[in-house]
Amino acid sequence: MATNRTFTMIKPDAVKAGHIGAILNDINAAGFRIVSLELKQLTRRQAEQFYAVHSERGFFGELVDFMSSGPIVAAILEKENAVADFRTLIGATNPANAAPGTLRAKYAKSMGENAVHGSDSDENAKIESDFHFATSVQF
Ligand code: 3AN
Repeated sequence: MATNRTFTMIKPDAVKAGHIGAILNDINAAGFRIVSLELKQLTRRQAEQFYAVHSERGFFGELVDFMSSGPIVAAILEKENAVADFRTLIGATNPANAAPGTLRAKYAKSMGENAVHGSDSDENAKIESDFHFATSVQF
C-alpha cells in the first residue's frame, strides 16, 4: 500500500479538555507523520461548508454550533493506508461503541462531541486538506 494522506481535526471538546498533546502523541505513536498542523477557530460559515454533506440531518445546527464554538487543531497526516488506519485509530462515531484504546474511547464525551475527525475516503481527505490548508504551506 502506497504512503498516503488523511485529514484530521481535534475538535473543540478535546481542545478545551486539554487533550491536544496526548492526542498528537497517540497519532505519532500509531505511525502517522504530521505534515501540516494549525490551531484555528472555524467561523459558523466555515463549519457549515465543511459539513455541507450533513446539511439535511437533524443534528446539523448542533454540529455547526459545536464545531465553531472554540479552537480546533487541523492536521494532515501521512502513513501507509492513512485513511483506513486513521479511522481505525479514532474508533466509532459514538464513543460508547468505540473500541478500547481508540481516540474516541479515550477522549470523546458523546456522539456530537466526539473529540476527533478523520476523513472517510482518499477523495475527501484531499478536499478537506485543501479546505483548511489551501493558503498555507503543505510539506
Ligand atoms: P464520522 O465523524 O465518524 O465519520 P459522520 O460523518 O457520520 O461520523 O458524522 C460527522 C459528525 O457529525 C460526527 N463526527 C459527529 O460529530 C456528528 N454526528 C454524527 N451523528 C450525530 C448524531 N446522531 N448526533 C449528533 N452529532 C452527530
